[in-house]
Amino acid sequence: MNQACAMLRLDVLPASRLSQLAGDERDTILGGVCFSHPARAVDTTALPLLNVDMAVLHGEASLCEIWHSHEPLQSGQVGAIRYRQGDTLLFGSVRLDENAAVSSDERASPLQATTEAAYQSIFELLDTLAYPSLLRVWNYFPAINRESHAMERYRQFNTGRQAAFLAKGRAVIGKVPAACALGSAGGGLQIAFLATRANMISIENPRQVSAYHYPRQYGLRSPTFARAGLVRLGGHDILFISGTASIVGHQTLHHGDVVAQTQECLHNITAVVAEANRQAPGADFRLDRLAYTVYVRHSEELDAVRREIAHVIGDPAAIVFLQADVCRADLQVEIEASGGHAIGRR
Ligand code: 3EB
Repeated sequence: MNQACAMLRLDVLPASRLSQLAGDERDTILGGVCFSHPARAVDTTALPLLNVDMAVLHGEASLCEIWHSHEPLQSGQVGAIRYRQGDTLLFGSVRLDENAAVSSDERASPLQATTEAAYQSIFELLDTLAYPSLLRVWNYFPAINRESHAMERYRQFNTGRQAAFLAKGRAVIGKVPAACALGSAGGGLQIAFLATRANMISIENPRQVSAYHYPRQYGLRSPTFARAGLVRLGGHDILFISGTASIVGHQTLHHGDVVAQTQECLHNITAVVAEANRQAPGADFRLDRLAYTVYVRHSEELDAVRREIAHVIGDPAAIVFLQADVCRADLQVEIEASGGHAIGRR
């Protein structure tokens, strides 16, 4: 535990412990994501929890990243979206089969149309319940690097996501959420999100071209995310660092060298943390106090990735290792992090 804010706490715990939580421990749950392969059916009734089909590579076979808040919370559901809300924060989750949506654009692939529909309904919910700032989004869908409809599926996703932002009058550059987008082993399109009534600041990485300004070689519709999102809650600055890869400028570096890719990810995270500390001078974010999620494409490369992270960061506040496809075929590892909130390790 650290001495951070009670309005938001991240607990990393095995799925078996989650189902045993007593009522009062359950009441403070905002929502979260459980990972295992195959996906294990954690009871998600009345809570916005995703069960993502993704192998946990270290420790328990099934791990959950659960966000808690000490605000009084209420649950709700609109269409396929389940959510929990307090005065300041709303956590939501949605799972859709890829053929769930019909697009007005008949050239849109099913994944593109479903992504657009999912984001449109998220924005409608946030508009209705008055949580204007979408702070952090977690995106999972199968076969992220596979080509169909003459387009890589990650690019289909980007096209649908950007179209929804535009359709709902949201910015697609500048003030955009922190995010990650990973390939799951199945389960359709799954999206979790954290929104707030507080103001958020989007942070970019001076070492990287903003993803929303990537050149057209990475797809006609750019990814709509910021390198990090910063928010002040209950007098504490809280930082969400997006999935961070071995990209400098807009190019992938260290093709085929997972150790060098890991080092580059950590350079990028260091740069984002420095940028966050510049924009929130009192915050003092430090690498070893963050909670990390690490996505490794090839599970046999786990040890090399783990060793490199331990070498640079030591023993961070929390760390989860997962096997997942990353959104460029030449990327072998991606690392996301958050800090400034309380962190519980069970
Ligand atoms: C990158 O920097 C690596 O599409 O939401 C990282 C974080 C990546 C989020 C997203 C993609 C996304 O471009 C990929």
